[in-house]
Amino acid sequence: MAAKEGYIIYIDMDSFFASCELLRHPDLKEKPFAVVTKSADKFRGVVQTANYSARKFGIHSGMPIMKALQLYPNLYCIKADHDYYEEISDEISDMLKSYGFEIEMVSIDEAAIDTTGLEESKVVEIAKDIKRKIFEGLKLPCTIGIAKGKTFAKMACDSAKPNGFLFIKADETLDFISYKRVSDIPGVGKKTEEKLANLNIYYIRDLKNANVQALVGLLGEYGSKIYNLSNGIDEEKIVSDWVTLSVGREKNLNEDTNDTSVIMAKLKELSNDTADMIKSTKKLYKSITVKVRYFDFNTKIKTKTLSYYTDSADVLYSEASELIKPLIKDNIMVRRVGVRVSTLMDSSHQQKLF
Ligand code: TTP
Ligand code: MG
Repeated sequence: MAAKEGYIIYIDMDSFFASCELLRHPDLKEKPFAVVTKSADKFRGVVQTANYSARKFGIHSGMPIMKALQLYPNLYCIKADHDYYEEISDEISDMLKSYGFEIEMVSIDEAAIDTTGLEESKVVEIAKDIKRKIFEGLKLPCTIGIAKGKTFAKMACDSAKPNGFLFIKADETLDFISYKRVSDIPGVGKKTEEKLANLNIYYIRDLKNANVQALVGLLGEYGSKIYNLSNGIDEEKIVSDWVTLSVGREKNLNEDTNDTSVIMAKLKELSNDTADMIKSTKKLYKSITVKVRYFDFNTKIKTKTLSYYTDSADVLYSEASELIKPLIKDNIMVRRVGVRVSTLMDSSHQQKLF
């Protein structure tokens, strides 16, 4: 991995489906419960995830419901509601994308953010801000791992679960991985673990001392990949479908409303947050977009392009409030509002121009 490449912030929600259910079933807090496959009955269904209280009894994802009930007969089972989890996942990804970095949504509850170009202290500050926003804004717990390389960041995240935060400095990577088991490498399953055990390789430090040709003979290309990992070389790239073309924030209102003053207050908060992000990434914007999602999920957006570049929060709020006014209607309740800026330019570039 080239030294110039930055840290990866890896976010994985804790017992995601179960935590989403807890938001609407607060009475289940502390009780062992599981989210189970929607279509199947108790005899054929499986556990999709279990909360951490249920995990203490050995219940885990993929386990048949019948087996889970043997382990804990009073286990409360909730049928999965994927639309609901996807909606929450979208809110998380919108929030993460609003920082303006390259980001990969690895799964419904995992994301990897590439912070290349950012200094170390700022990386940790942003990661803490993300954890706080997920917890305070969405009331959901997550774990964050930070390391140089996507695989190492995920491993940091896995080892800090639940509700954890682990930063592995670049020069601590080898120490961090050497005492981990080979099965702690994402993607190393039971079969690979058994094959490696036949060569007396149990820990990553054993892998580091192994003969790379023997590993390739045993596992093909994958052998050289995990050998490189054991030597601190992580070539896994972020696969980003998101280009830093815009920065913004959006949020649900506390309750659906068409009260202009409530909507404007939220817009002001979002405009300030967006301008903060623009300033922290040293950018200027020229275009402004507002978004309104109504109670029935119907969504409208409006955009305006200024004649100049700026990073002003006041300009953003005053233009956004003009744009949003015609979208607030007497008889339609608003559920969610958003503000976004685009046509971005580096502020250093402007200094060169003037
Ligand atoms: P995971 O992130 O693997 O698990 P988790 O979020 O439930 O728990 P944690 O990260 O704290 O260990 O998966 C995310 C969601 O994906 C999970 O909540 C439910 C779903 N899922 C399945 O439906 N089947 C599975 O086998 C797994 C592993 C997950
Ligand atoms: Mg998770």
